[in-house]
Amino acid sequence: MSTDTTAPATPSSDQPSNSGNADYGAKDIQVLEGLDPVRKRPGMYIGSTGLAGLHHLIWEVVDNSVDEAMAGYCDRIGITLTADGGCRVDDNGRGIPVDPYPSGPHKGKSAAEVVLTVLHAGGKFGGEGYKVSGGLHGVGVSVVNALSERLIIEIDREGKRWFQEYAKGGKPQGNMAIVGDTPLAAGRTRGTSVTFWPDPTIFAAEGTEFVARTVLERLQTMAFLNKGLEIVFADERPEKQQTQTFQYKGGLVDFVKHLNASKEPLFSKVCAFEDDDEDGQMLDIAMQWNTGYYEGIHGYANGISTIEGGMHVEGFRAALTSVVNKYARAKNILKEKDENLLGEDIREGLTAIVSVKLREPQFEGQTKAKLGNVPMRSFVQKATNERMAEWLEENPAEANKIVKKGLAAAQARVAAKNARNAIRRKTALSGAGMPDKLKDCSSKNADESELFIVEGDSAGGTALDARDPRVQAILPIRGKILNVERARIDKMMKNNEIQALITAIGAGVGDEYDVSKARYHKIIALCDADVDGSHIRTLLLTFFFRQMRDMVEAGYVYIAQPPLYSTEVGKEKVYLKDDAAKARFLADRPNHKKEFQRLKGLGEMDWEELKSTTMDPSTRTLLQVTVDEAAEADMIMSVLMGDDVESRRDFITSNARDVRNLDF
Ligand code: 0RA
Repeated sequence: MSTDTTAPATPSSDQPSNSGNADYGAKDIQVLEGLDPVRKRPGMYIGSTGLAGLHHLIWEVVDNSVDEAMAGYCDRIGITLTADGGCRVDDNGRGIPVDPYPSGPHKGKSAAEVVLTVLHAGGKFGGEGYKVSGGLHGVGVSVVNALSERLIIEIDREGKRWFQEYAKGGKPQGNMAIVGDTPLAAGRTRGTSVTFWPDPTIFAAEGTEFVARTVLERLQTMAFLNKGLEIVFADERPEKQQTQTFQYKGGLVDFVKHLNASKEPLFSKVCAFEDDDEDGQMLDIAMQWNTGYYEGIHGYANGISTIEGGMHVEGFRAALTSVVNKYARAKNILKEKDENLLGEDIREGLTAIVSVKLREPQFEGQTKAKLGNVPMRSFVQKATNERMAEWLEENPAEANKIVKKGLAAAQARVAAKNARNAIRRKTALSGAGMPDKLKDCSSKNADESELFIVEGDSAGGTALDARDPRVQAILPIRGKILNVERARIDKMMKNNEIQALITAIGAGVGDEYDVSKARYHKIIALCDADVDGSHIRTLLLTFFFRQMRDMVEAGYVYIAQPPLYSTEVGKEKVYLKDDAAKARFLADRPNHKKEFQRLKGLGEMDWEELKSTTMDPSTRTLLQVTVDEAAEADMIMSVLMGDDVESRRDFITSNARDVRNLDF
């Protein structure tokens, strides 16, 4: 899970310029027109112009090389963050074709130039179909060119090195041309290398500095999904130098082991299988159970994480439920009188990867992260049914453990239902049904209503004075809420703080959770800026992630940012959000002599301060919580909140330098 401030598409103000360039001609005008829409509305092509959009540029280029690897022509991809702020992606594939177009609007240009300057260029070169990208991003590398201030492409083919450079906005500086022989580098005789420098005028809001951890996470997933592919990351930026290589001979088997590494596997074996058909559909599935209580089924389509699931995941789930029940009946572990296990019982503690590849994936849903291609359901279902039935027969000890765990989960499910009914009866008795501690807002319109979850009763009192009672509700919670990562749902339901939270939000919980019933469309964690505060924030986010995931995916969950420092300018008090804000403040006012107060808790602020810095929509900044990479978020959640103290310590030590990405 990560936070990303949502940035609107910012129209760029720069106009095509022909000054100082003797080569400027008709060709350039056409190119600028061609890529102009991208610069006008970058958000439409890369999602945002914040950090997420910036990293999209890398994924877009890497996807092309991964396609070349998937086609079987490339086994190594390098990603280098260059010392001067650029990013180079190189591969040892066939090299993008450089031969000139014989006719048509692009006559005379190399195929590679067309790929880099024409939006959605997915044409056929030399009779061979060239799919630009299988990705969700799939917008084409020309978008990267359009949003860069400079881009260099180098292609090695038949012993020659071809070169072309582009200036800001994708403007070619000369033609694609041979500049020499292919440098004899480590056995690489063919390949493509694209180096780009993102345009700071486009990424003005959050800057153009790539975050190594974001890149590494994604590259590691790509390496898991493409068995054997070697992905080499190098950071050459001053103070940040590092190299890391990902290569997994086991592919998805290694992936589930990695995800389960911080948990206790139910057994050491991994059930895995692959399949493909004549329509070019492929599947690659691996699963392993752990002793925990959550399911983590992670779907991918053409290497893109489908966090909202879709047809492939549906097919997998349906098959899993039926095949395990069938097995349990056949072996008489489930007796005649017993009811079938539900899917959720069987999936308790399951970590699975369902990766499919297909032509023309359709991405649907709120965040375009749900696979819509209907034939995928039966394709995955059929293969899973057959292959898992075999696996269960061949591995009776493991199969038995899976069924036993499902039975235990079914018992807990019944117990939880009883606990839920008890809560329902209790709320029915207490009139309106809302927790006593909740100070609700008067609006009944969820779209405009906000729920502040405030740490501690005293801060709750201040927040109460600071709120706009029409649209802002306050729920103070005391101390540390139960750590839901270590408790099964039936135990969790007995916790008072959790009960108050569930009742206040009004959308139920677990399998009865219905995001459309949420009474607020902003649920805001308001915690102190200290260690305890961040612990409580993590606990809250774990709860939302595990029990109300839809709400996180719908973008309803936020983190309030109370300031960390205050100081005085003249007679006026100025608040600064964090160390970066303090540094900016000092850079602007080198002669500032007043002291900085470090604000320890919400309790130290009076209500006017809390209102203007943290709660008033016109002056506050909220962080929206998003799930970019569910598999990784799941793993990090387990590491941070689970039982394994050792891996938690490792994670925190190895990520301590990159704390700004640890802010969930
Ligand atoms: C289509 C045909 C050929 C190469 C590629 C695509 C290609 C594209 C990319 C993008 C990044 N790296 C790439 N490597 C190769 C070549 C066909 C031929 O040589 O016969």
